[in-house]
Amino acid sequence: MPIAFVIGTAGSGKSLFTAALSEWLKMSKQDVATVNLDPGVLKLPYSPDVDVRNYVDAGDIMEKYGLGPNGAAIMAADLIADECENLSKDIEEAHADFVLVDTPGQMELFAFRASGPYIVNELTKEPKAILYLFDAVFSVNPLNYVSNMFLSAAVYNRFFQPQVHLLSKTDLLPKKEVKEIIDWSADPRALEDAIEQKLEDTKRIFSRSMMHAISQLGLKFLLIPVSSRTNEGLTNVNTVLERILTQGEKYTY
Ligand SMILES: Nc1nc2c(ncn2[C@@H]2O[C@H](COP(=O)(O)OP(=O)(O)OP(=O)(O)O)[C@@H](O)[C@H]2O)c(=O)[nH]1
Ligand SMILES: [Mg+2]
Repeated sequence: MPIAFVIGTAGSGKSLFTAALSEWLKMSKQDVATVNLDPGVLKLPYSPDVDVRNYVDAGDIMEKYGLGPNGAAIMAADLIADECENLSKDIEEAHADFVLVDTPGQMELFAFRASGPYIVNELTKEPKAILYLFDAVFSVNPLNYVSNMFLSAAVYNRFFQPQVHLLSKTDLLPKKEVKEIIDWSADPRALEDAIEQKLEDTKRIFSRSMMHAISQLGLKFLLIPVSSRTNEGLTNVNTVLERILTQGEKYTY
């Protein structure tokens, strides 16, 4: 069954998006299973069909090994890799047509350690996609927006899977500001204009150079605006996922 991994910086809306998209798919009579891969989460806005906490629990690790929250989170991230077979079996047994995976809160633990790419490769051999979340409130500043482009390019460089970029929490911004960010994602000149107008001195020079460096990679960052509160954009996400997962489209290029 095809699988999509929801990735983004801490608090970018991964868990609520997993809840909103899975609910929306169920209402559209689609058979979806949700997977929680965050071993440290205490409360989730959905009931996962498969839960990594059945195998690895960051709270238990803190107690057993006398670690602090960050040390336990790192150890837990590495231990998940050993549970790949169990998780894979649980996913198979869910018998869904599509699997949506909510990844650990701190993105670097999943994306930038060895275990994340291993899990993405080993969990299933079926078609895969990454859904990368840009937090709208954070991205309204062109400096942050460019930093997020950089992070999402780094994530792509780790997984090499089709990657779809979403602008999350759009209900928290005025429509005009959402449109502005979407324009930056579609047109590098619009982003360059914003960098010129809104940033000064070193920040302007650095952001411009970073933007050009990322553009040279040839990656597209076309953002789909979404809100997990109003369900805005979920139809578009579904259409793009269907194209990638059933027709093999390489959306990132
Ligand atoms: N208004 C609004 N708030 C949102 C939206 N998505 C998430 N939030 C809020 O943003 C906060 C973080 O959302 P989460 O879904 O927990 O984000 P996360 O990326 O899973 O967070 P961690 O796993 O802790 O890194 C919560 O308070 C959510 O209620 C959205 O679309 N609109
Ligand atoms: Mg979360």
